[in-house]
Amino acid sequence: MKMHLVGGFLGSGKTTAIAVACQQLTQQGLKVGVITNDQGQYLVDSEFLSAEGISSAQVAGGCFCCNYDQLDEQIQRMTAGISPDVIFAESVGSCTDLVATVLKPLRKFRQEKMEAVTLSCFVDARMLMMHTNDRRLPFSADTTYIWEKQIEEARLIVVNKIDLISPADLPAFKQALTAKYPGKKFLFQNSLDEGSVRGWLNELEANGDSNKLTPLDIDYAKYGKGEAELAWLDEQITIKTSHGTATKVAIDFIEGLTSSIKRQQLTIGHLKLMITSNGRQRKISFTTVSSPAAETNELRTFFGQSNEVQLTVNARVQTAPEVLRGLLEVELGLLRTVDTIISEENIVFFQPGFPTPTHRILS
Ligand SMILES: Nc1nc2c(ncn2[C@@H]2O[C@H](COP(=O)(O)OP(=O)(O)O)[C@@H](O)[C@H]2O)c(=O)[nH]1
Ligand SMILES: [Mg+2]
Repeated sequence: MKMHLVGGFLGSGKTTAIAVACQQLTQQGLKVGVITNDQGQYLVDSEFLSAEGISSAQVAGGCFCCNYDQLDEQIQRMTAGISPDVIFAESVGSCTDLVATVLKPLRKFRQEKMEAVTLSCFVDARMLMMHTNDRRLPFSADTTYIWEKQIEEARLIVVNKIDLISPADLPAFKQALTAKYPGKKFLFQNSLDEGSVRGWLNELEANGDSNKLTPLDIDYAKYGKGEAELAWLDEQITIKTSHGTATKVAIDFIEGLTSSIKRQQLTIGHLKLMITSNGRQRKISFTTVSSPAAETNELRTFFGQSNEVQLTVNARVQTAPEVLRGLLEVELGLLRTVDTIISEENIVFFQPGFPTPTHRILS
């Protein structure tokens, strides 16, 4: 069995690429599974993968490194269940130091069952270009430190969303990357394109093995602070109306929330929603650099009129958790009327706790 560990910041495109890769491997007759990871419990990514017909399990309530035994348990379960040829493990987007805390422990404790363990780091091409152009990223210094450390520890860097970079800027960008990061392998990828994702799979197959990676030299105080500067909010919302307007209310909520985050000048790590209505499901994402309008317009046509919509919300935004919760409450409050019943369940909002890995193998 091969294990592909997929790291990289919130919203960089990990789940999208994994889903496309799984479809391709399945078509080749291989059995694949995905283990998702998050600090929260009700995960849009897990719902998304199930909707795509992909076997998935989750390590929830904390990152792989701090819940290593849960990761190991999920690998065992998956092995006993579907006996996969390949497992993708997607780590939480605010996590780093994966070589010492996940890869090395996997090699040490599960060596006999793994043909290969690989590590890829996904990065949003637009943010990487800002970085190579010496522009500040829209995160605090400590959160930016995590983003930088994720790139530092991997050899294989998937420069994702390359379709969103102007072709005219590409040569200089590639040159700047080679100069800034000697020794790394860069893949320029559009994860919405099957052929492009095939290139990543080929690279994992041929050169992905991670046994030469060295553990990071990392300041945990800075790392912990960077994580704690992000607020996490998860909840499930049900909107019920009687005149077919539930889709409209859901879209008004999403647009209201994104505008309000923008007005407050808060940086989004990743705001993901799974929308379910009329027996159909759709994931919608807003990331650090994204343009929401086009996406919400498309939802109207996709869902049509309906009297009930369910939303799973996973918001990771740079602010205090209470502030994020306050924004959601205000937006939902504005939409409640005698005909529009909005209920909320499984609400959690918090800052990630200080990272305390189960294992940290530095040799
Ligand atoms: N244009 C473009 N969008 C992408 C690409 N990869 C992912 N996305 C979008 O980026 C958003 C975040 O993707 P997701 O896979 O959930 O990110 P994750 O947080 O790293 O798992 C989604 O809206 C995706 O559709 C890409 O290569 N090109
Ligand atoms: Mg994801």
